[in-house]
Amino acid sequence: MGNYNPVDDDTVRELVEILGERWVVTDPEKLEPFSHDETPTDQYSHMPEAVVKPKSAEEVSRVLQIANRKLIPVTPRGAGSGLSGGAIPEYGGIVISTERMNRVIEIDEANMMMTLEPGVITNEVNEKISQLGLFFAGYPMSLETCYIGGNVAENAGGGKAVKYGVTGRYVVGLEIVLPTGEIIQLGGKRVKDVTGYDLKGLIIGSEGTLGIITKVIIKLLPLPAGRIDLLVLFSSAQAAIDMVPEIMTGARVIPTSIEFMDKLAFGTSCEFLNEHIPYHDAEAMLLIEIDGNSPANLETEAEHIGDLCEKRGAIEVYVADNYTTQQRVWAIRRGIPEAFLVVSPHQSLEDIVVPTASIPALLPELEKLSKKYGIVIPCYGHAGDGNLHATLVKNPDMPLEEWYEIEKDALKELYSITMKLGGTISGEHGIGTKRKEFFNELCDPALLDLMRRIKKTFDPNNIMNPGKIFDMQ
Ligand code: LAC
Ligand code: ZN
Repeated sequence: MGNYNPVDDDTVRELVEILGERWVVTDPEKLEPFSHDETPTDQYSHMPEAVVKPKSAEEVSRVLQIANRKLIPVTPRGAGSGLSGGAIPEYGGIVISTERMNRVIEIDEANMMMTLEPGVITNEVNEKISQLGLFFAGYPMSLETCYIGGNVAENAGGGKAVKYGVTGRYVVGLEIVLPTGEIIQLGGKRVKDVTGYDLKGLIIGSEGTLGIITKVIIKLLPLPAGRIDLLVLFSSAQAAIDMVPEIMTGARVIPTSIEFMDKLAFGTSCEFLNEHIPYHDAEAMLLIEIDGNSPANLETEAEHIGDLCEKRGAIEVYVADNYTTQQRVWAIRRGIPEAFLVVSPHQSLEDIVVPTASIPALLPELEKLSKKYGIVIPCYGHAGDGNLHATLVKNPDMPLEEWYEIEKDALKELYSITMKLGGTISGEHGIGTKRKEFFNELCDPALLDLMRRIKKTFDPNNIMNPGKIFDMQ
């Protein structure tokens, strides 16, 4: 592993020939931003030797042919908003940034589909189509900065998965460049397709280890006419989380979102945002969203869910039924990760996922873990789909070395608890480098071996994002 060649002057010259001088970066100062993602610590960062910014699949292909021939590692990069180190060039080499491949190629209203280059900012997708009465259901929390290509590579989840599922559900076609340079089309503008293996499905969520995505075709939905958000306050975190499966099975409505926030999470975010909603004695909150076309139905459904929560002991149900208030309540939820980063840069932001019915069983386990290791574990996230951002935070007075030890042990225990509940270690952020060691330990060896053989078929020289998900040994 790691038997790669450096990006020498000769290679830089070849890259410049393909892309032009402007789009080949080698100045260390300008390379630095490409050495990390949003993982809240720099323990995973690594500098690239060169960053290239191609404009087309053909240019990507020519760069990959050079890298493959010369055994230079290549790391694809979207906006760098990932949370598992996926876009970090673990072995140096070349980073291929998709920032210039940012065209909306086509809005196909007749098929309700859209063709995009990978560097389109996810939020722009909806901005482009909302006036046509259409919408894209992918909703990662970083939607204002992340790119659609990264969303596909990570199979991003986010806040609307309870009703709409994750990114992959809406990807009907992909163009990718293989590590060996071939440009291939997977799927297309078809809702159904069982022609051969589902390689598109394999690429989605493969964390940039099998090829570089150069085109994405997504399926659009009719934009719901209305939405209502409920911010529901509870006097205990357990009461709030117990409510989640109750809503999922008892409300007879599939909410768009059920987000959970414990006091540490929403309190830190409110302070960070200087937000003063009256949260009284609340120890936890649920942010529940429903959407639909009939205002009357929406109101009835919202009332029904609100009543259900009150019957189960909610202390307050705030209704947000206009844009400004909805933005306000979602800002609290979306502000949590950034708020925690300010408070504590040494933390492990996790995205464990369990079956929804098992989500109430997670909280007492987190409490035990927190007591055992003497660390705080604030918790928030997409509870309605079983995905929680338990965040292990270093105590301010704990030496860094001790923290790294504790972090490792506590994570291992957290993952095994999650797996015992029928869950798994990452619901939406991926394995990357951050969870590689744990994944390797916890994954069935036969499955890991199969993944390695798949990787070898796509990438015989192991140049494509090496060191991510698993090592090739
Ligand atoms: C969120 C990110 C951390 O849900 O996934 O805020
Ligand atoms: Zn999330």
